[in-house]
Amino acid sequence: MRTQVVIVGGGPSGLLLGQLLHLKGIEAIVLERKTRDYVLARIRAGILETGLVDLMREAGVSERMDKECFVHSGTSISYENELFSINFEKLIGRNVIVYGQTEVTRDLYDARDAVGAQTIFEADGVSIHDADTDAPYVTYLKDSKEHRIDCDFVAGCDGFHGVSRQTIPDTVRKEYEKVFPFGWLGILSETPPVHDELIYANSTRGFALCSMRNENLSRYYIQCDLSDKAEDWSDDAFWDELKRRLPEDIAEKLVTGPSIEKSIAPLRSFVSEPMRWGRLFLCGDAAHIVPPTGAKGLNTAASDVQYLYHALTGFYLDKDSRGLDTYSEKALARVWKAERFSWATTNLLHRFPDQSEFDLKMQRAEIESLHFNETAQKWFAENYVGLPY
Ligand code: RFL
Ligand code: PHB
Repeated sequence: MRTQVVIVGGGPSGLLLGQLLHLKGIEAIVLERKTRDYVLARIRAGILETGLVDLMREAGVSERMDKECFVHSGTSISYENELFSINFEKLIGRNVIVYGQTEVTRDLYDARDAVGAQTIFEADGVSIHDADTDAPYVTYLKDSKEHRIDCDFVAGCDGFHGVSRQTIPDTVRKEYEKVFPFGWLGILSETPPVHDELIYANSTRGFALCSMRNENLSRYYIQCDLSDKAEDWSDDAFWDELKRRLPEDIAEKLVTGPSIEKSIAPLRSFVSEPMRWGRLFLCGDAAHIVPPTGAKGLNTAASDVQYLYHALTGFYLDKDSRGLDTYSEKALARVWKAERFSWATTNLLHRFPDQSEFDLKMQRAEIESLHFNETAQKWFAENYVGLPY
């Protein structure tokens, strides 16, 4: 088999890139290790920056998103019994939308089906060969048979645990990592959201986040120990703990119900440089991870996709390889800014095991500056809604 671009990974990065390329007449095959149902059962991001929204529109997959999303013109932060809002629209004239990653992925799969683009699910043992030559190829096992696809380029969109990053030799690749000493326990429940904005809560008992998917679907998170197991947390214990981390008037309004999903995610900052090796280009979580506090993971994946899409269309349509040559540098410049914001918001809002009283005072002073200082609010707003591509 031969195609122009092999995309390893059928998550949001791979699917969005595939759809954008398809519309420019560039052929791509997506290889996904899992089944479609498995990919669509993962509950992840909820906040989309305008950059991603614009790409979904450009890819022709925004119809349902435009109809069903919630526009959020600000976000709320709480500490003890204080609750304040950072109004993006007033501060910088911009906003974000709430539309789940699951829905983004579903819309992209539907669009792939509609145009007859090829996605190979349950592709095992994907291996990338000769990426440092002009004739790369990818092999994989499907139904116990080995297959080979020759191509011009490989897009490594296979997430943090994928094979693409590992294909880059150790001598070329440098990894930067910070593992946080806690996780997030998240639940999804068919209950109305407690507030019209998201609430990021700093409390003496640890961080909590009140998010949502629609008017009858809420997503809540609490900071938990890394040794905790989701199955050991009953719904009642979760609701109880969440309430104790929110301002009293918010906790009183919280509508609880059975969870329909419950899982723990560890928190990590990670960047692998460079994001290109020969004809292999990394995109999204394959190259970088952020703790979810700044809502930057999917959105940073989208900016990679935008740079790579333009680089590949430049190559195929204008015979110009400058975009490919500058891809890694350009993508990483934005990645590090997202890393910084995610790291800073994580430090601001969580309790750390080794925090001294001095550290706590500093955290409090920083939250108060966000509460009362417009310059600090503007910095937060600009980063939260997304820095320009
Ligand atoms: P994904 O989504 O991990 O998709 C990679 C795909 O590749 C497949 N794969 C392979 N396929 C073939 N061969 C192999 N060897 C393969 N190995 C893996 C996988 O099965 C998968 O389908 O990466 P992608 O596309 O780069 O997308 C990244 C986003 O998923 C991620 O950054 C976000 O979910 C992060 N994130 C958030 N991001 C935001 O922008 N806003 C948010 O509000 C937000 N909230 C979150 C989050 C992530 C969370 N967790 C669970 C880590 C909240 C949470 C709790
Ligand atoms: C979510 O709704 O899942 C969500 C929202 C904002 C974040 C992280 C996760 O910062």
